[in-house]
Amino acid sequence: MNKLKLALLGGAAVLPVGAMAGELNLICSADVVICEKLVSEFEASHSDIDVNMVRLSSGEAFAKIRAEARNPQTDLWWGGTGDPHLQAASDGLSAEYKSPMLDKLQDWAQGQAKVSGYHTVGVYSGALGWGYNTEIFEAKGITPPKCWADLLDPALKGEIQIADPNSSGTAYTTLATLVQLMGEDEAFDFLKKMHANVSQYTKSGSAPVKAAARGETGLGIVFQHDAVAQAVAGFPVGVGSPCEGTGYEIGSMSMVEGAQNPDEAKAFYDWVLTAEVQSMMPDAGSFQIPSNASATPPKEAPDLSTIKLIDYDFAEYGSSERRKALLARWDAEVGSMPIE
Ligand code: S7P
Repeated sequence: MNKLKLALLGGAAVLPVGAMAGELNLICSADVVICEKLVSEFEASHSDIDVNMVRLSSGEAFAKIRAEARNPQTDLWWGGTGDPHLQAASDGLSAEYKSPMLDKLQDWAQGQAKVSGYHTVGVYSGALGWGYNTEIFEAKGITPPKCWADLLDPALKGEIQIADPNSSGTAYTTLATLVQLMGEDEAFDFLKKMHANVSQYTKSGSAPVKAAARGETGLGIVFQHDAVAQAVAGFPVGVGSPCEGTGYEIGSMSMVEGAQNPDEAKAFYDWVLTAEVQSMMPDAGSFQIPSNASATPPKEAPDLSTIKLIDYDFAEYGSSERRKALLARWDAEVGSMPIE
């Protein structure tokens, strides 16, 4: 809460002349710890702006912004996978903004801005994979999977968690990755077979590896940096990078079209793209690759140059038609199957 708001407490409903408290309604789609850190650092450096933050998974954030389209309650959406940000851009839900920070960003982050007509921008990047509990695997004598194909091993029955791609950007990235690697029919065939090993489809994308870290399941399909975060926190977690190749995210940020507080949104937007702010991410257990070319990448971050990455088609899989169609097919063919 900022100083001006504090002054209003206790019924003193008079502001100092000329002073107006600004407000920013922010949706944050990364891990809640980094969301809270960003809010507290921003409020400390912008004492005239009060931030109301809600943490939502990427798909949920997109659904909220779409539902509010006629009367936007959100000003800015920071973080979460790029595909739903691109869908928001193509559906006219986000505003065009060319930050003065744009030319300080990595090519992939500027590319995300260009492809969306400057309605979104890259804030970090990271590759998909999985994290597994090394103690559970050892105790049960299970060989850690090296490839997507290994996830069909019957020894993994009941050991896999992955999120629901409707709510989770991580799980949508997985779905889109498998479609790009295998072809659509083959990817759905794979997901239906893997379903036999799945114990739960969670709402949030990183929940599966948090469960694996605590011994509640053997393996979670997540971004590799989310598995690293659990290992750095001291849990017995190994990180898997699929041998066939894997997809990656360009975590993104978008200003909402018709936002009630555009100046405050721009202040956060420009601030959060600075090297100084992006270099703080590891302090909050966040190990993605930052988009500002001068920010210091976390030393624990998986090295993207050593990971077999696919040429992820962000324009195609972030398009409204493709995302809607893939999610509808997942609901009909995978999400509707009973968990045994
Ligand atoms: O903060 C870690 C992270 O993996 O969370 C984001 C993720 O999309 C949010 O979770 P959902 O899968 O639930 O949408 C990623 O962008 C980010 O790297």
